[in-house]
Amino acid sequence: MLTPGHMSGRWTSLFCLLSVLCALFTPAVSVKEHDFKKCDQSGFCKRNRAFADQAVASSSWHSPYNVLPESKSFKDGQLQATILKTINDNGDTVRLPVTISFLQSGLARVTVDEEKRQKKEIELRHDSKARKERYNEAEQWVIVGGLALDKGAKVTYEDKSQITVQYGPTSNFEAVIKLAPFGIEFKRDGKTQIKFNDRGLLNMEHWRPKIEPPPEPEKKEGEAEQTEEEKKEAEKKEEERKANEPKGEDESTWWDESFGSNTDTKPRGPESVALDISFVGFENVFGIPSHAGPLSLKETRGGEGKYTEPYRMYNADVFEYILDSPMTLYGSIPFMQAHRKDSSVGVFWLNAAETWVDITKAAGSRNPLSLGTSSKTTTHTHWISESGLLDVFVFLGPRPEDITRKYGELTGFTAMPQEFALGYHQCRWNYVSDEDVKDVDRKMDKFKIPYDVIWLDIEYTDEKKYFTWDSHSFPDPIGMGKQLDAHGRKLVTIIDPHIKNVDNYEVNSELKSKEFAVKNKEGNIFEGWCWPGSSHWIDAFSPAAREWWASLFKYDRFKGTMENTWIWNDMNEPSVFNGPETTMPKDNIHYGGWEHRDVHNLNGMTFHNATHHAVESRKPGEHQRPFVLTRAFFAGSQRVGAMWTGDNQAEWGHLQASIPMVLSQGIAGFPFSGADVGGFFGNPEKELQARWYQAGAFYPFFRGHAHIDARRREPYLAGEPYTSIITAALRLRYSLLPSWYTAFRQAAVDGSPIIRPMFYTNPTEEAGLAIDDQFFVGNTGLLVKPITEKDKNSVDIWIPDSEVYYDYFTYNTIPTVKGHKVTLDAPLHKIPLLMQGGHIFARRDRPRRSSALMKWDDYTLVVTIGRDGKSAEGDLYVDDGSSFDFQAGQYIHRKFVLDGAAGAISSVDAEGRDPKTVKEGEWMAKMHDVTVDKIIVVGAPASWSKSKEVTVESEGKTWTASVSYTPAAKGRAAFAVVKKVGARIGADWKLVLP
Ligand code: NBV
Repeated sequence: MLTPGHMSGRWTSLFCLLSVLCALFTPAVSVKEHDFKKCDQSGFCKRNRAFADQAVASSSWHSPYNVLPESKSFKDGQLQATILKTINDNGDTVRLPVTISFLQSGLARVTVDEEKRQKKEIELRHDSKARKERYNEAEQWVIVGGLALDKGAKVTYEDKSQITVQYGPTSNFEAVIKLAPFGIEFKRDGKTQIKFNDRGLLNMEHWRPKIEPPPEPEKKEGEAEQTEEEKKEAEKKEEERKANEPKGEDESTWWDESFGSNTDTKPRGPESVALDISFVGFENVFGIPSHAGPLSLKETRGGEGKYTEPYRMYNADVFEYILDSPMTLYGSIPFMQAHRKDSSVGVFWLNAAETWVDITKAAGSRNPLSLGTSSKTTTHTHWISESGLLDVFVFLGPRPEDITRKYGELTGFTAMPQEFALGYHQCRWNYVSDEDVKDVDRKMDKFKIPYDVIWLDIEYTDEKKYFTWDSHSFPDPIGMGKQLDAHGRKLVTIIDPHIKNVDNYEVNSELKSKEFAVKNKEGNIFEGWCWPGSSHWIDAFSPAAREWWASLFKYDRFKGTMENTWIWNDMNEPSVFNGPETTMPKDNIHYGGWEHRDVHNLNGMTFHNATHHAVESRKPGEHQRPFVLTRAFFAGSQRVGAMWTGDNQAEWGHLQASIPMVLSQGIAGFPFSGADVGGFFGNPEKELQARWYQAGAFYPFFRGHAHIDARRREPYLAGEPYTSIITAALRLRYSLLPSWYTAFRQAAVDGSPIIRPMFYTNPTEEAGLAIDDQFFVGNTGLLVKPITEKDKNSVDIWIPDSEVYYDYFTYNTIPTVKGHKVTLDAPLHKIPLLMQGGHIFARRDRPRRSSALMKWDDYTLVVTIGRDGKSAEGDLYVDDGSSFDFQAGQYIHRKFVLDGAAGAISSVDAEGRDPKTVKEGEWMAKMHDVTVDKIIVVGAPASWSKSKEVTVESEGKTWTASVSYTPAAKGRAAFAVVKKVGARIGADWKLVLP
């Protein structure tokens, strides 16, 4: 059965003709919220919220978790102990080993497990094949470094109630570990930043056998009534049974749990992990993407303008998602950053199971006696995961960039993409034939609209059998690929994780015979429904399955693909049309015997990862950086490719929502992201389409996409003035590609977001901390605020500092005041884009059809003079844009500095490398012909007017270049243009005013 929500309107119409139930099957206009759980429909969330309510309401609440004093030991930067959890009024306990690791990076990691012996004793119900262990392999998928222990960490204080450990690169971090109840206070420079279990919400639901109530004794005919003694004995037993269960707990959700028509057998019963984490003195918290809501996360316990549901992370195919909601979406990153004027801190909750996060804010902290506690607002968070370990990393900052860097060291940095991937991607569901693709390609050329990639959605296949082509519509995929290649363009084809379950399909037969598919709870191959009808799902957790997957992508296997074919992974949450919440049953079994419940949020990443490696190894020696787009993701997915925000709608609200969503991705270490330009569902009005391209030109991932029922909307179809407006946005993107590429390089090296919100760039400006509709691009100083409302001809931009700001297009000096908004005219043809003074950024100004055709073009440098009237600085990173040679030093990284006092602009190696140490390969040698052609100095001081020439010195030679100076007039800043500079981009040079 196809779910009606997923049927295209065309199919629906056909269906409706056949059915009087037409109305029932017409796709709804908004998400079917009831298809997805609310907290009180998710047993463990409901239980933990109730637990929290009970704790918070009671003044005498005692968290039942106490460290066994004699169990603790501290060695080589690691504290180990056993926590005893009191589980009933009899004082019975379970043992929970806790490890607190202090890492060289300055991070602390807290891991709590359940003692193995306990777990072994538990019999799994339903004869489940699930493994009897709390899932402890998330680390293997997510963590790539930064785990070295800080041997210098030391216990500085210890008594019966607490231990203090001093740690961190400059020993200014402290963890105060309280023993009874267990809790931790993390301090920096003596000030409390983060607290664990301060509100007593720590909850590890220990594994327990299901104790069925004793069966009513069957009374046989003629049998005597139970004697008084027998009755008493039975009552005693029942009392004992009850005493063994904690009081007041709602047991109704402990075992089998149903939602809709699906029942989760939960063979291990209740096993959630939960903890309250308080950010002391922090009013703003960010992160935990992906949600369609503001960047600064909202409170979730009701009240005006607040959510009533916790933020949920349970990767799901959410059909037509709603805005301003904590509902889960396609991917999850359980990383949260808290920021205030003088501090940035964060936590990473390493757990791949379904997770909910409640957020509340309160003045001051719960315990006014806590040392160093600020009286300011504190953000309380309550993290709740269904299963697995409690495993949390703590980041103590202090600056936003410290957090992003450390998070990247831990989970990996953005993979440096090929340059084409930063160009424009033209997609729709579907380009219907190879002729259609070639026609779009030709028309883009005819209208001189640059683009790099055209995409094929599921209809290119033979009946949704991936790795095949519909031979009728795509008789000549290689011919199509070659036409694209003529202009350096690429093709992306979709490959989903569901494999059509039919006999005559080799991929399916192999998947089954090799046992590489996910299994159901009985241990048989799981079968569900998706686009192809009955399907199986590859289990990318299995190394052998991944190896097999890679074999499917070889050019001689996936015929019709070639070196310019790349891949799109959709539906990898995974989407299962007839599954609970449109995904896989939680009691399904993966490689290693882990339940799907334990690994759900990792699933998409394992598939994305498998495809990435498959594409990387298509042909020995091919040596190209893979491009694979994913819809589902988790922490670490940034190492593998790009993501997009899923099925949005052609509505202004969705354009608006896309900006905080993409900014949030950057904060959570996965900045290569974008939203479907134009909106996936529906038909955007022309104004919306144009505005969306203007915004999309500033998404790190820039792709136009449309649903199968949406009208065709390639940019050239928009008509005037829209086609020209869209073309201008695209050309702007292309001219700035050198700067985008440089921003990607920085993300790849230190985790900096590619587009940056105000709290990140101006962390001390409190008024800007929650602003999420404007951003800077890399460190170019380009500040953009896309228009996201209909009929808007102006925009108010908030100015974060006292720098000078120029209009990007007119060079007008904008009359700004730090901390205030300035109104900028923005008629339809205009993108509100400012240049902050003090920067130098690179462009390539010659409009061309694709990024590949710009590869050898000369550069333009734009210098924006800062407030001091004389200085500016910037950098440019260039490599061959496709291979891995940059890893062997085959790249150019220049630092440009304007020294106004000396009247000179210079270019030096940004990393201080000695050029002689790099043996130039083919690309570097060819770059000898690429020069700085033009330098535009915006806000040029009068000294630039004195001469018609400047002197250029480079590589032992000196020559002159012409300069023209235009004085300031009517609000426009003075500017100078130096033409035909002629210095090699890769060489040191100096340009001097005579
Ligand atoms: O493959 C079809 C679509 C795709 O175009 C879209 O981008 C994905 O997010 N896909 C979802 C499947 C179903 C859409 C209703």
